[in-house]
Amino acid sequence: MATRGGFGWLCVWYLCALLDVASLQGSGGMLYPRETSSREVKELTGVWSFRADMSANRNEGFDGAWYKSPLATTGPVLEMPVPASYNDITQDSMLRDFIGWVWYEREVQVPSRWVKDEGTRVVLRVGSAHYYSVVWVNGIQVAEHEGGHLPFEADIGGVIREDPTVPCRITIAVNNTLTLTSLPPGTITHMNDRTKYPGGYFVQNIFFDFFNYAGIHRPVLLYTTPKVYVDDITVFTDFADSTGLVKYKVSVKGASSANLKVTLMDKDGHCVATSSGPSGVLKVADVMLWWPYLMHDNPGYLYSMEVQLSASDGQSTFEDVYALPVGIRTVNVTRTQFLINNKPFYFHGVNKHEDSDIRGKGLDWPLIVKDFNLIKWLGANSFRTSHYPYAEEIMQMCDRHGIVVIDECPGVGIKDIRSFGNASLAHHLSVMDELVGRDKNHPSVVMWSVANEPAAEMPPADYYFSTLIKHTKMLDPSRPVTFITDSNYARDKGAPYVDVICVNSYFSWYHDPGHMEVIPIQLKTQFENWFGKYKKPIIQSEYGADAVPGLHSDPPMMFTEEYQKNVLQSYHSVFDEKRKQYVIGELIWNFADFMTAQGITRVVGNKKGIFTRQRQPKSAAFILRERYWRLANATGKLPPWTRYPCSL
Ligand code: BDP
Repeated sequence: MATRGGFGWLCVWYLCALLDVASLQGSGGMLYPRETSSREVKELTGVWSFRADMSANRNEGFDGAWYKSPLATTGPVLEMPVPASYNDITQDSMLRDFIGWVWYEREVQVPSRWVKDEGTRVVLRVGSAHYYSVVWVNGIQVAEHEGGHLPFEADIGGVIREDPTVPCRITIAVNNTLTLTSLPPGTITHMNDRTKYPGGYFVQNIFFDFFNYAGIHRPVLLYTTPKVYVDDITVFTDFADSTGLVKYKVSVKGASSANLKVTLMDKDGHCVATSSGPSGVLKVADVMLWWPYLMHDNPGYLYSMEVQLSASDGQSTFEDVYALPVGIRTVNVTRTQFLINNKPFYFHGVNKHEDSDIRGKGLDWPLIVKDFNLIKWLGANSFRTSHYPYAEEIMQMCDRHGIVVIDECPGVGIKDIRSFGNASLAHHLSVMDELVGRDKNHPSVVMWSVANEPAAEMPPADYYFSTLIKHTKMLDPSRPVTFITDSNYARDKGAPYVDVICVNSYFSWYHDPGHMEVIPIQLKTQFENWFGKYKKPIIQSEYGADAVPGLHSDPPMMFTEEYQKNVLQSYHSVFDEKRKQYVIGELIWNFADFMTAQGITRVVGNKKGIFTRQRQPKSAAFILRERYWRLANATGKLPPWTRYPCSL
């Protein structure tokens, strides 16, 4: 990507022409379900019936067709909240560590007007389920989806209209088994030594460092659209001087032609631009750009792009309305800088996990809002969705609050050479299609990350990553692409194709444990090697140390709060030197403590959080807070009300 400072109209139009917005579109639309004058939403959040298939081959549910009749008629059921991981809900360790199919079911009263009106589409949408899902409505299969972290849906109007007198029974079977071709990959080992293990004993091996939570993690809902409807919208934004440009494309389903009216409203509801037709450019005079938090006194400015459709199938007329939040901003990368709206942006942020007590990876509003409050308290301006796409609701919060996102796919733990084969690559490509399709319109998303710490030194990695990265750039030419490597410099296959080098390193932790004095020299060597070879800007995408809250020692020892604090400070002095050259960001590992598999290096989870899992600060949080606000003061434009120290 090239720097674009001082571009005039000519260049803007040239760029717009180069960037065919159509290429940002995935196979089908996955617009976030919103209520509008033509669409209704019914959330199916609450308690569902649940059963884990504990049979030896985990196939009893399919053999006994559990989807054909109410789940309670085929055996005992538990009450299970949706959304939530099922693992930590009961006292049963067998369920916490369960591998295989689990079955969810609930009945829904569908509003009769939805059923009666043949001109209404009724869509069932699952925000995410880990990892392989099959969905039935009244015993009829309506959807099948591979992969967690991303939504999928099915039009169920036909099924519920078959017999409007029966309530709508939704059954969802979810299998959390990870294989060599799933994302993340995993393997199953059957323990056949009867002197050591009971019959049929098997374990799931994973190559990543977070608990393999499973279940229905995000809201399940029903929503309606008219039969002719807005299926997808893609926007690409730019600006020249004080004029904003929103190049858009709308795809319509259900009719070969439709009349479209597109209106862009500002925050106060005033119309600032209009257009008609399935594609076009909205020009916004005196544009309010979308700026990151702490970079501007009015961050996260969003317009609302209202698309109104009307179409006729000869007998009836259909009208649909969809409102998409739009932030107008640009992103560019030079050899040494990351530019947002042509201004240098320095990432001072965090890596997160979707993880909390009891809920596991289940979407939880109090937690989401608390985390945003902590991010802002910390003075962080960004995070990376390590190691998988986060909930759409979180991405929307980022848009509104101006929190910049590096959006990562679940390509974590690709360590086995058999996971570099064609089937794995094909799945990885389609996950990128789904991710870009879902998140392409979020102004907060400034970069795609296709993988975390793959075994990129393996011979097939070059083909795998060149294909993956080229594909991602083809899907979205408007954003840079990266993959996250580690301090093992041999793992640089793929680096030639990325726009930004992201490096994770754990000096004085996994290497030279206890020797903080080596951090400055090793970190400098790391930066100089990568920049020397690739001449691309670098983000320190992970660094940190475990600290058990309340454990202290001076001089510092590993696992104490003092050690974590000192590790951070040793990194910071090198960052301060290199950020004047080509280091464009630092993301702490991790925002909060999180659960992992049990093992001899983890004491009830990973303790590298600067906050505990319950979101209380460790000493390191205060070090980081001071630093981030200092960086914000130095690199951003802070309005008086945000100047540190302040209470947010
Ligand atoms: C990094 C991984 C991250 C781990 C972290 C750690 O990217 O997922 O949790 O190490 O070990 O290499 O704490």
